[in-house]
Amino acid sequence: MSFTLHHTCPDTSARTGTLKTAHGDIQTPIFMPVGTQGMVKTLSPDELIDIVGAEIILGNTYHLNLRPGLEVIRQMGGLHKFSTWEKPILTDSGGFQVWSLAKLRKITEEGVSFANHIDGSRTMLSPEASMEIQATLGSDIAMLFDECPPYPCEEKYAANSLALTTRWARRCKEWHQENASKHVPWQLKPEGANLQHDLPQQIFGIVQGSIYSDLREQSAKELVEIGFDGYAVGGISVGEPEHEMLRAIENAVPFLPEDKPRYAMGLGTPPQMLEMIARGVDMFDCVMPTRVARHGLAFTLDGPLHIKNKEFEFDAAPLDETTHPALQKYSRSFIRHLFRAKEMLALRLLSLHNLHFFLRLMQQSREHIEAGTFVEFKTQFTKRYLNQS
Ligand code: PRF
Repeated sequence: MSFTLHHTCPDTSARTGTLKTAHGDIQTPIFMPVGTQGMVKTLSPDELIDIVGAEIILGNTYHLNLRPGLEVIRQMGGLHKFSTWEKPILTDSGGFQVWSLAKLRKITEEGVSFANHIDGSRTMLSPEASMEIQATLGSDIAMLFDECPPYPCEEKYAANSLALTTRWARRCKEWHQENASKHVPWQLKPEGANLQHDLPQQIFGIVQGSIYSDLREQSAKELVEIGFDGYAVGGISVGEPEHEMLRAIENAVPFLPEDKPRYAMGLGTPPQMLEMIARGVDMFDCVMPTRVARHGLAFTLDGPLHIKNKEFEFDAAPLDETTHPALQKYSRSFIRHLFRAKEMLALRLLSLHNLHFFLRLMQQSREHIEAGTFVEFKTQFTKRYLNQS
């Protein structure tokens, strides 16, 4: 069993646990920084460990398959060796990126063909192709190849899309069971791979079904019957109102096994993550903290702060009282100056700060769940963050 539950909150569905992977243990709830191209933008693996406190990062099948291409990563010994990141990696399957980035998409039973966003040439991704790419990358956790329906979406479209995702889920699981170990570089060659546990690559299902509660229930039940190592909720944070996003989680979680990790894909704000933790979610990823960092937005306990604003011109305070000790010495005034002068250090400092803020929120959530004070923590944090105190 690679997932162990430790504590559950008496008042909500929040829980703490440890997810074991070949490259190490992850304490949940956890936030996974996104390294689309194999590493988190502007940061180094050492900084991610020493300052951010990251335990796992996310890589993308869609991007890495296009560039540098599978052959490079295969010959370099897999994504861990290639990037020098020796801790756990989760890879997304490419389904969502095809939907959000590619043009001239054509979805068939077989898979999706599309004009890629780099040179416009046609590429095909299918459940088998996605699983093979993820196995060759050698991620610790691979995601099934799904279709993420847009929002809004008619029930009929959502139902047909879900049926396809479920058929693809069976094909993913089948391919993975039969073939993954023949492609995962550290399973082929464990010596020198810095493995912490003798575990294979894991595969997570993705619950779809848009805003329709019966489809979410059906999706969760069908995936559980196929059997995966963990379960994600996809198709949320695609433009729907926040209450629909939370409802999608509420409609899926009761049908997922207690003893498997649950992952909400591609979100959210700090208060949203606390709401999701309260509903039993264990894992998150989002490009948002690093993307907005590169535009000058810093997270603080009092809500987001736009560092380029004039009000910080003479502000000697650090970004936030909770920032990492290595970042405390930089004043808001200096970081604002770096931003206005278009210095790269500005993007790096805010990326480090924001990710540290997100990882610290997860650590505090874990501590409060264990201490039985999670509800109080969530209420206080959210009140201050939304400037309601
Ligand atoms: N499916 C996959 N990746 C995703 C999503 C999804 O639905 C989302 C939706 N928020 C983000 N990333 N495979």
